[in-house]
Amino acid sequence: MLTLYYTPGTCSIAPRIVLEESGEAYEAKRIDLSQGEQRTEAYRKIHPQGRVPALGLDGGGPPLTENTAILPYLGKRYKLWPLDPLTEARALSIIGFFSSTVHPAHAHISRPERYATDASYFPHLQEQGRKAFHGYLQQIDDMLAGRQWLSDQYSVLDPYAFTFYTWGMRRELPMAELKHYSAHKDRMLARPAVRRVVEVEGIKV
Ligand SMILES: N[C@@H](CCC(=O)N[C@@H](CS)C(=O)NCC(=O)O)C(=O)O
Repeated sequence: MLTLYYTPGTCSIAPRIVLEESGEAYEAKRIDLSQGEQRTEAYRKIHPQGRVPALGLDGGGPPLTENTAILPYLGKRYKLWPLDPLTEARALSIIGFFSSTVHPAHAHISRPERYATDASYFPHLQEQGRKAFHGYLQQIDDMLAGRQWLSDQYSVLDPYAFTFYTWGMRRELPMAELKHYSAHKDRMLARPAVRRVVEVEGIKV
């Protein structure tokens, strides 16, 4: 059985939704970030960088880390990933953008201590992060114009985009202005797997 190491409301929302979509039994192990559990020696054996998500594999071996690997792996396993090479490349491009650009912009708000040791810089870093994050959410809104899903059909990209929508809500950004993205969020919420994760993790959306 697969094991998902997760923390409610974090970027582990995306693989959790995919696992819920699959209908396959999996184990969900909660990691308490607020208590620093991610930095314990035991957890560093699962995820050397001390982050969630991590995916423990049914065939054994080191757990998979990084959404850029976990999501395509789950997507191929559950047919939520494009087969055509160019469509796949476009999906990888979006996952790369999400993981290396959108997520770190948000980390400037939630983890300013990663980017400066002098706490007097934190408000500035957080403000810049907030502006950048909002700008990237607007780009995701543009990407969704005239389409139901980010790829040619529902795929692992959509739960990843949904995760950032919930973070925009949490940061009280004007999400309702993002019409295509808000319609995407509504389509996501129409899916029972998504609603289960939202409910069990207490996500505000
Ligand atoms: N690039 C990683 C980012 C993982 C990440 O930063 N996760 C955050 C939660 S959203 C975390 O575990 N933070 C704990 C910490 O920074 O101590 C991925 O996409 O899997």
